[in-house]
Amino acid sequence: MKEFEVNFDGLVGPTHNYAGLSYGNVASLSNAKASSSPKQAAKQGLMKMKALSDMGMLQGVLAPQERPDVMTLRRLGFTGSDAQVLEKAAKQAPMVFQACCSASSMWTANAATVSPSADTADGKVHFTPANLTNKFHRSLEPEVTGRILKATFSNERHFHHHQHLPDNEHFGDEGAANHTRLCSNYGHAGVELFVYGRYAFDTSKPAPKKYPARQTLEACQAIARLHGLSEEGVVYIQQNPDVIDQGVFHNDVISVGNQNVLFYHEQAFYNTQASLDEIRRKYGEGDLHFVMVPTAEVSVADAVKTYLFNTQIITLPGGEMAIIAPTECQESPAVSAYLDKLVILGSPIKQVHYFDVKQSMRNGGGPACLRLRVALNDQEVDAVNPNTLMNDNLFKRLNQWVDKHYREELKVDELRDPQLLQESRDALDELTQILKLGSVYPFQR
Ligand code: SUG
Repeated sequence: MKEFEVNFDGLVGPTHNYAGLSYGNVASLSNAKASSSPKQAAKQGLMKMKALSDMGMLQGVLAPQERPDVMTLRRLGFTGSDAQVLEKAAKQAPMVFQACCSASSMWTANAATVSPSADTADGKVHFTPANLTNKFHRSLEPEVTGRILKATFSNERHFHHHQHLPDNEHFGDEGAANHTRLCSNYGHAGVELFVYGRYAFDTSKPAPKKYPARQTLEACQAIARLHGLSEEGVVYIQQNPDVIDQGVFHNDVISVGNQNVLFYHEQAFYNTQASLDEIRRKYGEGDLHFVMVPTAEVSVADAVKTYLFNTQIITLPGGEMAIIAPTECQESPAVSAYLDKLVILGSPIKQVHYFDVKQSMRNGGGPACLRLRVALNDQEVDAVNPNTLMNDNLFKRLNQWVDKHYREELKVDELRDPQLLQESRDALDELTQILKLGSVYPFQR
């Protein structure tokens, strides 16, 4: 049997915009109200997907969500035709309206937590959509995310889908952005690392003082239970509250893992040594590489600015590891010097590839935010909806689709345009046919 890690990247939706919705996310706040380019954003994402596919990686696509979210606006009391709902909401509650227009489902690292079949008690791949309770605009995602995941991984013999956790801050869950898996081989049982920002039920424990901790320990524990993970296969790690207060709103802004490599910043965790000891003990035999980046070489501020840790570490078909980094890392003298050094040091990471994902970066989403990792064996790969897997044809088809439906430029004020809603619905309707997803969107039901 062969095993793979398949990256499922989120397609950027037609309403990609900068609304400053994410308190605690430095890029989101600093680019608020700047004009965006949905077309460029979608194409930057597609280029990354295609490049990884050309490197010999299995690459999938996850569909974006319907925005503006008219159904939610109606739930909030705006009435009339769809155009009237948009108009009233934009006028009477502009911030609520903008939140209902965010294309944030593009960051599929926050779509769900996924446990591969090698780790779970019933031998199935388990998915739990993230409830994303901490930000209103993101809390609108889990239900449709669940439908898109089911349409992508529909075979019940291999895939088990859970409902998202209760929609409450006590069980705040941001999905794979706070979850990493270490293993000797994708098909072997691994150690799943769940990183949390705070304790929900014990407020005497350390927590950030300024910015919110979006993920709770209790949410992590619930997911490990739901997925049937063994105690020996899980390590819970508290994120350093001080770095959350410096803009590290998810663990994947300060640490990333792949197979036997954990790449992390010196200040990433609250109780680093105890956590590393537990990982080493549970990992068992075999080479395990802890690659720690010292503050003296890369400051937390530089990590947040360049997204050095929001890189993807991938294992190429030949066995060598490569790091997929945003061009912001290349542009920073300290970070590019570090990466130049990293590939000649003793770790398995031997290549660096830079990608321009600036449209996403301006909202705090780097290469790793744009993808959901799903480790699968060959039988499970065969059970995935084949229309969602990247190849030359799909790449061409999706580029044409973007050219047909996406705007070159979008300003926040234009979100109320009923024509944009129609354009988005037309685009998504066609997309569900391209990817053969069925009717996943409210407007199709
Ligand atoms: O949840 N930004 C997203 C970025 C998510 C990045 N994901 C990971 N690190 N895995 C967020 O803060 C900004 C939207 C706006 O301001 O318009 C936003 O939602």
